[in-house]
Amino acid sequence: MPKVYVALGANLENPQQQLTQACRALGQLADNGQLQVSSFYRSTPMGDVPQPDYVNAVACLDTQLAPLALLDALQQIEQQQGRVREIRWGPRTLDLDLLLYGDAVIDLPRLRVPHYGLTERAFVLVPLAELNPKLQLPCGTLIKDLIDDAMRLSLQRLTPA
Ligand code: A4P
Ligand code: MG
Repeated sequence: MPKVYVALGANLENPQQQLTQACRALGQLADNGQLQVSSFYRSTPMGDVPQPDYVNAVACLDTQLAPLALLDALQQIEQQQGRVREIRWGPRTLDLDLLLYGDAVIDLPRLRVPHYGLTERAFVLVPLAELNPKLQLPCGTLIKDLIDDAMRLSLQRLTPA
């Protein structure tokens, strides 16, 4: 059964609580009900849209859901938590991105895996490496080799609430 990694991000309406609630919902998609979750990290917003800081994390689960069924489930969780799609890269109550689906490489109009931003985003790479220091991309690159000191310094690790 594939191990999948999902990025969580929020910067509106109590972001830490949004992530905690999303983790409960993600746990229900896991085949064995087990979900591994990284620390939560505060990060400055990427992009040019003025908006509050984000709270980001990554979760890992085993699931029998096929990739598009999993994407549907992730989008349903976003909707349940009041996500309104307005501005690209704008503020949101919850964003769930499918980062990795086992070793699969997927290139569909609705779904690209590995997620296109994965290799450049500190708020994705650092929590991924925290969950699994040996994790590799399908091409064989080690996630931890993509992280530099500036990336680590750009994030503030939040203590569990
Ligand atoms: N889609 C394709 N591949 C995937 C995938 N692997 N996972 C499609 C999820 N969705 C995928 O996404 C747009 C469409 O991408 C979906 O309908 C899906 O079919 P969206 O969530 O509706 O739109 P978005 O999130 O506004 O756009 P995008 O490009 O996904 O934005 P990002 O890359 O998620 O960036 N700054 C900080 N510090 N932390 C953040 O988390 N996030 C964003 C959003 C901006 N700045 C940030 C953060
Ligand atoms: Mg997204």
